[in-house]
Amino acid sequence: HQMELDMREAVREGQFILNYQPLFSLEQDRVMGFEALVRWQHPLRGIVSPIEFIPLAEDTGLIVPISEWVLNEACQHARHWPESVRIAVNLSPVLFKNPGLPLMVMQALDAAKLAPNRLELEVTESLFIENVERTTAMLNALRECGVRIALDDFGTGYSSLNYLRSFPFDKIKIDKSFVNDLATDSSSRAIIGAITALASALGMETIAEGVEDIVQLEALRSQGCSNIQGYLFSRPVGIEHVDAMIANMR
Ligand code: G
Ligand code: G
Ligand code: MN
Ligand code: NA
Repeated sequence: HQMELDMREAVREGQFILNYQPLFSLEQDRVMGFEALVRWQHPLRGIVSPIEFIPLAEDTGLIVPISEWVLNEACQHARHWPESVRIAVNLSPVLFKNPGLPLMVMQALDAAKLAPNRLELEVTESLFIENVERTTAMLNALRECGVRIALDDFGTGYSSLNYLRSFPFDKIKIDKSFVNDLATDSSSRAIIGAITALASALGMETIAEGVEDIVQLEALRSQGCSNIQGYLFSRPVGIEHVDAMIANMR
């Protein structure tokens, strides 16, 4: 229908843009990287959120060319950043059905001459619902390219702790629903403390998402979680603001 036709045109005409949200280390007191978040600049509707168009992109297969564009654009931006600053890109589980995924990632890195360890791929727990073996094989193939793999929205999926055994993620991103009620809910606090301890024992980093105020930040700090992402530090912003933030780091 119309939305699908519009999206095909958007791919052809390059109507997508990336916003970036900083990933901040409390311990090192610095920006460790930026997460790329795609938006569609629709000629009539204005800015369309990925929540609205990614599902249709996944159903129509357009997620492949869109993701290819996102990967390339993000790597091209990141090549100008200091080496200590990473770029994080979200990968739809649908891409894992495509055997060409590792090649797509390598080509984006090559074209930007970006070191693979500067790229962090964010995947969600839902990846493991379907086919654990195929998923693990693909994650290993990606890891062999030298990129980092982060488990996004941790704690909201179905599968329990099994997939932490199936694959050694570099990082766990604690879902913002746990951060939301940190101040008032002692269970959320305990869960975050336990996730942080578990991750540390497995040699994985943690970052808490959706950190909006200082009370949450202090609660996270006291639970041993020292990486944060959220409106408290910065909303997702355009590339021009990223350059300014990086300039302030030097
Ligand atoms: O900040 P924001 O509203 O952009 O993100 C909404 C959702 O869209 C998040 O779950 C985020 O992971 C997802 N998202 C944002 N950019 C991308 C992208 O490039 N690819 C995929 N697959 N998902 C994305
Ligand atoms: O990829 P992921 O699903 O984690 O995408 C992160 C989503 O969370 C994006 O939609 C982003 O805009 C949103 N987000 C980032 N920081 C905050 C925050 O502090 N509060 C809330 N409510 N949402 C946030
Ligand atoms: Mn993400
Ligand atoms: Na998330």
